[in-house]
Amino acid sequence: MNGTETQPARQAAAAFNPKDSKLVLAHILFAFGALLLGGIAGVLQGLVRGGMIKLPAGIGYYQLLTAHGVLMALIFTTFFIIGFLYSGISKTLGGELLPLPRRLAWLGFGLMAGGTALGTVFILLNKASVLYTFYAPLKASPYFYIALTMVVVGSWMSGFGIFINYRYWKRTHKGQLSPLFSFMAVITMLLWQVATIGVAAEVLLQLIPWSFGWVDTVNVLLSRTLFWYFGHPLVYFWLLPAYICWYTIIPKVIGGKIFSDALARLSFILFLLFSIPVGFHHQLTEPGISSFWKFLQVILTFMVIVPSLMTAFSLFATFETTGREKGAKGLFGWFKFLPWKDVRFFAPFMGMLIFIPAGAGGIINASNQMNQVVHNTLWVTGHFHLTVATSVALTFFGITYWLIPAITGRQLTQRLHKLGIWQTILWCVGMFFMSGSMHTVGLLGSPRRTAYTTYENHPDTVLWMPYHVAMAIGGMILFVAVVMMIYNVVALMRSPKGETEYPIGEVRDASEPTPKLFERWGLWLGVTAVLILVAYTIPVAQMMGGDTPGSIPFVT
Ligand code: HAS
Ligand code: HEM
Ligand code: CU
Repeated sequence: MNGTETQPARQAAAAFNPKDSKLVLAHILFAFGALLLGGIAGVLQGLVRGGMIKLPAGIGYYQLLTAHGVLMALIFTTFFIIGFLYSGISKTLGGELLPLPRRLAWLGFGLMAGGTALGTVFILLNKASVLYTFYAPLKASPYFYIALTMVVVGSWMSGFGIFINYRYWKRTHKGQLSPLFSFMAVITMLLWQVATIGVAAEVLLQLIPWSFGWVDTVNVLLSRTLFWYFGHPLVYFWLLPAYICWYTIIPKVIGGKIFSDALARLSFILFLLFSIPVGFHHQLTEPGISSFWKFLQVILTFMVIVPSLMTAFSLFATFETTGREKGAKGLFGWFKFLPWKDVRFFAPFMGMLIFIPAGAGGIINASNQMNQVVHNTLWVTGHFHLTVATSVALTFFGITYWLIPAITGRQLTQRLHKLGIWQTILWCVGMFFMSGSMHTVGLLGSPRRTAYTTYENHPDTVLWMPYHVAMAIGGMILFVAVVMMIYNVVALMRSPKGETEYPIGEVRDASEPTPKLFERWGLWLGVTAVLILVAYTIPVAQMMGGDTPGSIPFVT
């Protein structure tokens, strides 16, 4: 029997468990708090780079950029993801969470919220202006690293909660295939747990002892390698929850079915296998890693593109088959049959559409020769404002429109649909200007992570300024869109009582068997470990060898 199609049908009308509702809501609202603060930092950065303002009160550009990167990329995402995953676990694994996972998730929430508060204080004190990648030898206060540790350990608690709930379901439903959502949630958190081992090692074994002054120097190359061992899978930790929405939620929203359960699961397994042993594609310009290991990891990077291409295929198939069932004719006739006025569809759809150029940009980055042109330029900043800050962010916004009313017992009114569609359009317009200029001026050589300087009036670089101004204008439009999103969240919390569906799709052809092999976790984790060992053992051993000099701290 296929769990995916029976569970939701049974629970379609059931109200959301109130205890779980509180838990999910706490995560989602915290995430939007971070989005607002991060958005303020973002627009200020744009204005600084556009030469339009100078930062007041001794605030440093790096300080601001750290706040923006941490609050947006680390806090907004992680809180939203954990809230969303828990909502789906509660929904698909029996209608409520088990008590232990719920407690673990609250413990995780407490640790992460405490860590966020502590970290933010140290950023505000200008004691942690090390950017969201906290590269050594830039040194922060040890308490900033401790704050990050709290966030990571908190997220582990939440991950364990999801595993426990899933295992219980499997034990009590012998021989059944788990609901697709829960399977995907487990992969997302497994990916996260394996990836965060790298950053935990970096922070606990290298950065904390070094920033307390217990050791004098730090092995920079090793620390950056441990960071990117984590940093690349981090971007898929953001992406996979958006894919969960695209695979399991969108088919229901458009009145269709999930194209293939097996294909969806296989793509997630491929993400688990190939997301991690690829960190060197962020270090292609770095001396100290031999070209063979870079080459190998670039090959693996091209492997991890495959599951995204599978996802694109599956989405087109869902759109087309649904459209044809509704009477669409011709090659692209199905396009007209998509529910354009439904924000639950429209916002994630714009995310998908933008993921096409965003992904193409990623493939450019990953190609060694072209990476030499774009590395450390604003091109890269443009790339991830399309991927995480648009494809992922718009999908998360799209989820919010039904998730908040579904868990609080309210209605998603026509007015909210309209507001949401306008918010989405505004975001896309702002991003067109901001990310478009970032990409272009990046190709002209303008560096990322650099405040405005008069150097930019030099004849060789004077071409940059018009793009920086366009970036600032895009940033201002985006800031309005952030404020509008916050308004929409408040409006969702106050909309009239009623019922909103938690939309989870059913599989098109339930008789198509999904291989049991897909839930052999020992096997997949084993292959993951082998790939990681192959990609990292020798280069890391070389880095730890005697002749890598350590670096003394550097504070901006
Ligand atoms: Fe990336 C740098 C390579 C995807 C995020 N990336 C970054 C950084 C971030 C980031 C944050 O190889 C900067 C880190 C820093 O601060 O230094 N990236 C890739 C590759 C992919 C990729 C190969 N990145 C992402 C995603 C991110 C993200 C996803 C966040 C969520 N990235 C790089 C590299 C660098 C890098 C280098 C280092 C650059 C440097 O030098 O510093 C791939 O995963 C992309 C595959 C995606 C596709 C697109 C599939 C399309 C789909 C949509 C279908 C649409 C439909 C709707 C169906 C192949 C699934 C259409 C409907 C119609 C009707 C038309
Ligand atoms: C960096 C603007 C939203 C993630 C930047 C930069 C600007 C900017 C101007 C700095 C460029 C530089 O000097 O290198 C904005 C604006 C936003 C916005 C105006 C919307 C109001 C987001 C969102 C995310 C995000 C939603 C992620 C979810 C990042 C990251 C960095 C960054 C990770 C890099 C920080 C670093 O290099 O250390 N943003 N952004 N941004 N942004 Fe955004
Ligand atoms: Cu990467």
